[in-house]
Amino acid sequence: MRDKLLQVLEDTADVYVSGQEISRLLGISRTAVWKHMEELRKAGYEIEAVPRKGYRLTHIPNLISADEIKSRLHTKTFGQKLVYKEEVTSTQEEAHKLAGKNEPEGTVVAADKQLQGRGRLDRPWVSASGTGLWFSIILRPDIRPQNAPQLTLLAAVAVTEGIANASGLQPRIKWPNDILLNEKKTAGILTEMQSDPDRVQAVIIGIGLNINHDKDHFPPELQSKATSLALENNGTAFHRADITASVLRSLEYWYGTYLTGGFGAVRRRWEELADTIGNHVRAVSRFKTVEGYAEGITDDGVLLIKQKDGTIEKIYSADID
Ligand code: BTX
Repeated sequence: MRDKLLQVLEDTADVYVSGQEISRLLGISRTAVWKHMEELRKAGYEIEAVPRKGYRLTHIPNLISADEIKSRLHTKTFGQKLVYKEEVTSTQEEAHKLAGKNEPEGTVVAADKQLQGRGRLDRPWVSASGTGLWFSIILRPDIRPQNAPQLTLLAAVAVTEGIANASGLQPRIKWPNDILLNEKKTAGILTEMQSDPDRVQAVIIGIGLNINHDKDHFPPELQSKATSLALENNGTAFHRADITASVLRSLEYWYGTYLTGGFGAVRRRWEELADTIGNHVRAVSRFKTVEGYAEGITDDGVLLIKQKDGTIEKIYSADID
């Protein structure tokens, strides 16, 4: 009931809504409305009450809970089993442990803060509290290990659309896993797997969403490279649970499409959303640098770069300039 009341207050945040109207909408007494209102205030919500006008939500606390995410989910399985922690070493670690204990597909571990959030090649992922949302989801696709990179591209499509649907912003993808707004990174995706030689046991997809950061929340060396949804929205914050629930919904949609129809549809959508394709790029890996025209991706998620001499180089893993 508390969540339903919150929904009414959020939907009417621009106007006052009377106690009588709320009691009618929720089918509960005026006393019960008042009781739930007090509970919300104790949880940090600020609700203005003006005689003869009614109530108006003026401040949403910058906290988040499993219930807040779950009450916003429009999914069948993704996130329906959700472990939420205020602080973890890395949600990847937690999700790997749960996957080893046979937790079902769609199980999510989310956190407000990570002490050792990580990106690819064990690079650190800055994951301060009260700003973003850091989560990992367990998938159990019946695929060969070499196809697992397809899921990184699938996740990139899903995160891009999930953010767009919930915020109205229009992120773009940079191969293979950066989600950019205004050419700065606002989300990152890390795909890891537990696998037998020829069959995947579990894929753990870690998603880091920079949502309500100010510039100062990023260390100086990242300030020109990283951004958040709020920074790209004139400083106006988003409800972190809304963004998370929207990303999970689009992740479930694209995963379903992939399992039933294969990688083709994912690939086409990825190419529409990616800025990398059709541009001159420089792919820098530990072993070499390849420069040329980014032609597209293969069905394995490999980037194809056409070099000056016409040869096509396949890029499996690199950072793109
Ligand atoms: P990546 O290797 O593509 O990017 C890592 C690089 O991004 C860092 O070296 C740094 O330059 C930059 N960076 C670090 N933190 C941030 C940030 N918050 N915003 C923008 N840029 C940043 C990307 O790896 C994959 C990130 C996955 C993170 C999720 S969070 C939930 C899960 N748990 C966990 O430990 N990792 C994943």
